[in-house]
Amino acid sequence: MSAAYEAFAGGEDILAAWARPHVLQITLNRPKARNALRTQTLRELAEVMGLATADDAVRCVVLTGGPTVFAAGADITELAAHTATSILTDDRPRLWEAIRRFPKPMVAAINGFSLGGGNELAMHADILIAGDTAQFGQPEVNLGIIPGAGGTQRLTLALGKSNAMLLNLTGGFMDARTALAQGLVSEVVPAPLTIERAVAIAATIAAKPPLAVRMAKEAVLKSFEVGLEQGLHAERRAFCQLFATADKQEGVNAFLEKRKPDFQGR
Ligand code: CO8
Repeated sequence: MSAAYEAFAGGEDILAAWARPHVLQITLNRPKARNALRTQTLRELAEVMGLATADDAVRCVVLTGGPTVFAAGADITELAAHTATSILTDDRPRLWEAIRRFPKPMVAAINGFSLGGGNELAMHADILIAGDTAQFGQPEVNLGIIPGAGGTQRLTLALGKSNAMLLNLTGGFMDARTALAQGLVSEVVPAPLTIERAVAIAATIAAKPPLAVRMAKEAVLKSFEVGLEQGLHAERRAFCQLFATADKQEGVNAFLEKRKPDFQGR
């Protein structure tokens, strides 16, 4: 375990600890406020993701919350104090940007309510695993606002127009089975097994060559930002770059020599 994480494990709003070798588990830990994401929470998330980015020992992150609430959204108490001018200079967009730019794979394990900014945070993960009691929603409309951290965009990309409109315009919730059927999450498992399943997926990813994993993530995310022509170009460039890595040599040799590869991220 790296010293940085031992030191960080005592963060006020989140916990960070190794779940397996190379798999860092980040747990939202503000149960009294149902894991509402105050600025401090986002700051701690951005900080631990910065540390995880720099630490080669971290190859995959699992992000989770509590057993009945993943996260209840932005902290409404904090939001209440904002005016139209103060919200413009708010620090949170910068912190969300740091989370968005996290380059390593992130698997979300979601139990209970995933609402508002909490659901926007879940959608920053690359793979979403839901417990069968999970509920997803963008209830901002009930407060006279709309999502401010990608909820209208990422939800629409995941669910399509009609289903995204249903959540955004009614403020209603969607259960785990519906979220699976509509493509928001990859799997639904019995709630007590959600973290275990997410960690198992993360461990599988952590055993893969880190540079190839990183470039695969980047290339998939590119498809949300650019057209097919540019996306294919970006994929081709990353594909060619990976031929220069020691891990490509190791992966191919291991296959030909019928042994398990040992990837070093070089
Ligand atoms: N913010 C602050 N406090 C909260 C929040 C929240 N989002 N959610 C719950 N709490 C607090 C309650 O006020 C309560 O505090 P206290 O004990 O001091 O009275 C405590 O948590 C427990 O709450 P409940 O009694 O309501 O708990 P339940 O278990 O009965 O219900 C729910 C859990 C269903 C999650 C319920 O609390 C709820 O509906 N919460 C609000 C959900 C919501 O509306 N979320 C959207 C927030 S707005 C948003 O996310 C906008 C994002 C924009 C990003 C902008 C970036 C610049």
